[in-house]
Amino acid sequence: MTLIEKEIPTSKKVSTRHDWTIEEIVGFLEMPLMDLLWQAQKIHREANPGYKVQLASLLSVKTGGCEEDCAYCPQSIHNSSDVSGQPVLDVQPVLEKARLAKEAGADRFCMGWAWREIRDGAAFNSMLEMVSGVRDLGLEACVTAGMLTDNQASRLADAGLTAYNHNLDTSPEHYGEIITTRTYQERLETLERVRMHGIHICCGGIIGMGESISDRASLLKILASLKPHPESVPINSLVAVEGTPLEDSLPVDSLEVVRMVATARILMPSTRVRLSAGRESLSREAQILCFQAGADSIFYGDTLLTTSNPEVAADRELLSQAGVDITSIVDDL
Ligand code: SAM
Ligand code: DTB
Ligand code: SF4
Repeated sequence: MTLIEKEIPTSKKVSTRHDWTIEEIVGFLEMPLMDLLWQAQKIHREANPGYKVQLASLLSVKTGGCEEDCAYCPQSIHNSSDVSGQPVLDVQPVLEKARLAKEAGADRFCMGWAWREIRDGAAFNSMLEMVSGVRDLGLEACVTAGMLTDNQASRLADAGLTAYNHNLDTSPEHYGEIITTRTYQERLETLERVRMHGIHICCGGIIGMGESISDRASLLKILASLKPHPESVPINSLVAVEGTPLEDSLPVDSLEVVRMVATARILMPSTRVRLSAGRESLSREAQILCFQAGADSIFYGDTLLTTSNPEVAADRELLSQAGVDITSIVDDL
């Protein structure tokens, strides 16, 4: 891995490793659940005192019509689910949504573009305005928009971008079953480019796409080998959308999500582990187990990109029942 080594600007002082083996990681994923939860808890409490959960709001700025062939994605032109013809959002309506998200209690505002890669021009200039507008509201700003060039990463950094979301999605071994139009290596290079400009990386994956335990371990191994660890790792469960090749996938067992979260927490003690897509299929109790296992962020708001997410009121109740702190934890970079 050639990602630039840089200290995470944080007061968290827990020793971190980047050389976990597949055997060690499978060992965590398959450990008796009580033991796994205990280990994850101890590490989480030490690395992230105070039990805070960050609320991140998500908005799709450009929806559908994407050239990539990701088998899980409702926005790919290769899938009959593709929702094309939706207008691309302008700067002001996006900033208004960000303002409302902040009012509702979010700390971070994430914006998505269904692109294979960012191209220069009016749409990119609007993205830069959105980023600086979101930062001016006092929110963390995150963008997910596919691959980017060095120059684009530099301009996003100058606009104040806090984090760029670019997922590895699955293991390198299983990857070819899921995406053929972009390589694993290209994804790693995008992450490296983002980091070189001082932007935090948000990088994780999806479970429930027919992968083995060893594939999950392999994905986590690569994430934990990045130096420093990704500042945030979203753990998504597949939302099996009709019209995608994965529409008939079996639902993910909730305890598998708990295990994935706990293992991510053990491997990457100071990373923000975001319990992401698929929360609607998790009971209140399963989500609380995920918090206990070390999840310290959720997507907050009634929609993800194209699919639904638990309602804001239900989430506020959940967090209050779990007794976790949702006071603002904005990272100034
Ligand atoms: N086009 C950009 C890209 O792929 O980098 C950004 C948007 S893309 C929708 C962001 C991420 O959402 C994907 O990498 C994937 O991990 C997640 N995602 C998309 N569809 C999903 C689904 N049906 N279930 C779970 N996660 C999904
Ligand atoms: C991430 O890892 N999960 C979010 C965010 N990053 C962009 C997206 C989830 C999308 C779920 C399917 C949909 O709503 O289209
Ligand atoms: Fe496009 Fe991103 Fe969906 Fe893949 S995940 S089809 S790159 S929008």
